[in-house]
Amino acid sequence: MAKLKILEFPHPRLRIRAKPVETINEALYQKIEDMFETMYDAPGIGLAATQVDFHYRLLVADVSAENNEPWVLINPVIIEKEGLEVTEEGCLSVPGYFEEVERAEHVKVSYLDRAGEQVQTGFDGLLSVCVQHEMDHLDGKLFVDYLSEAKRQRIRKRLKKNRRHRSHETAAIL
Ligand code: GNR
Ligand code: NI
Repeated sequence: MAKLKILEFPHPRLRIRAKPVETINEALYQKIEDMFETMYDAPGIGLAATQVDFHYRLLVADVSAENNEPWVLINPVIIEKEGLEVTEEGCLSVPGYFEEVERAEHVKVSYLDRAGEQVQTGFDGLLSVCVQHEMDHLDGKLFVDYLSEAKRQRIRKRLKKNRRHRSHETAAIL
């Protein structure tokens, strides 16, 4: 197991469109394990492969309080959308910022599960929001893209400034 480094906005590799997973093998299972470790440690409720610089269509999620309902979606495609809901979203690649985003309330997704079986699942509530947020990452899209240009620029500038301070702190400790 290994904790992976999460790319942060505005890293250009967060904009890469991920390629379909072609083979589900031991290396992929290792990546899935590492993604869960990274997500639970953060902590977050979802993580897309793009965020850990692995540009394949793979996401993990777990919105349970006990971290015991892990989801793995490989090559996910939304085949139905219904309703609209607004949720305050955050992102591990945009640390410290939370903004309202409107998404479908319910989505039906076709994907390969861990075993490589093609399945369809309907998602509601926070898990629905999370799956849509992660699928956006696989297309190089971030929740800040739904905000105004002015808000996005403000977040980008503040994150850069904060990172500068954080790197000084690290230097002082070492
Ligand atoms: O941990 C996360 N919380 C969250 C809250 C509301 C909407 C979406 C999310 S996903 C986020 C983790 C993350 O950045 N996944 O890409
Ligand atoms: Ni995110």
